Amino acid sequence: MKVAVVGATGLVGTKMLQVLAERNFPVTELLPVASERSVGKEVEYRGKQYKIISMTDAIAAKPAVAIFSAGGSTSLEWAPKFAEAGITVIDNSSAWRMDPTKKLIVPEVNADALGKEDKIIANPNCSTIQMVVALNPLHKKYNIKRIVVSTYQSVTGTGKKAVDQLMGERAKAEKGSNGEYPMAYKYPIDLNVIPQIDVFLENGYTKEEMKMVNETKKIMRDDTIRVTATTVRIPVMGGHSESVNVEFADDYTLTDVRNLLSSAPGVVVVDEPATQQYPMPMDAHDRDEVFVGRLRRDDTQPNTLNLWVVSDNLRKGAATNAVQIAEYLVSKNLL
Ligand code: 2RA
Repeated sequence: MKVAVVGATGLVGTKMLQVLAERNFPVTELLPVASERSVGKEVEYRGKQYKIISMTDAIAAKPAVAIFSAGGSTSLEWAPKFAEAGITVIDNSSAWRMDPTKKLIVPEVNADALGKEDKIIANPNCSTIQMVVALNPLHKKYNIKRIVVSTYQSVTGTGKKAVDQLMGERAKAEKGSNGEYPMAYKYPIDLNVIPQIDVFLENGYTKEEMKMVNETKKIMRDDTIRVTATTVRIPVMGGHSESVNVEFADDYTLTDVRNLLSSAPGVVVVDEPATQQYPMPMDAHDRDEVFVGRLRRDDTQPNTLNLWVVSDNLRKGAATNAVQIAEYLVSKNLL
């Protein structure tokens, strides 16, 4: 099948190519697409070089599916043009996520909502994806009332510029290098923690925080779930971590929670306090699963659980989730 990857040169686009190859997605022809200034440059896929083409040429080539990771404004402009040409778009930006006419999909949770009519499908925000993969099996059994989440997010979520800032600051601190590096953030990120991800909104929360609130309800198809979030950037590259406090309507046992999570699709439980085993971004890096640990009862109120959730934000939080959506469409003959 012909597959277009739009935004093929970015951090997520590069990961898309890697994940498509690793998962043996049935690509018969790859169409890497990027901005006009990248047209003609090359990207590597399965050991071969492919020339970047323009949006217009990609539409003319009529791929079955186009996986977009090129930012919200590009997506708003171009996704409908691909869709009109009969191409199914899986979009990694926030452009369509809360549009009531578009599906917001995490395959482990709500792929069954997809039909042939869905021509623009939204891939959720990375920090939301890993949380709902871990919480959905528990919601089905105990009914979530409220979630309090604090995140510890990798600089890779911001993009290459932030990786360059962190590594530039490191080099300067360790080797006294005077090399120039860009500032992706207003403040240094090495040896620091920045309690702001994306812009502030009028309610005092950031856009990232409100994504976690709104997207969670949409993916889990339950508007009654109350979510409050604090999202924080930390000097880490392997993945996002989340401290999650969740209150259920019904009571649980820790053994039951552990069993449910151990058999949940896409979840790996790493929870052995006696031997200091718990999920960490350095272990989650380059893995597709969501890692869950530090499972313990919150004794301050009934039916409440604390857990720690870690995942590679460029993989399950972006590329892997998008490719899994494409795999689902293929398996159900929806393309
Ligand atoms: C971040 N959630 O980590 C964003 C990326 N989509 O900044």
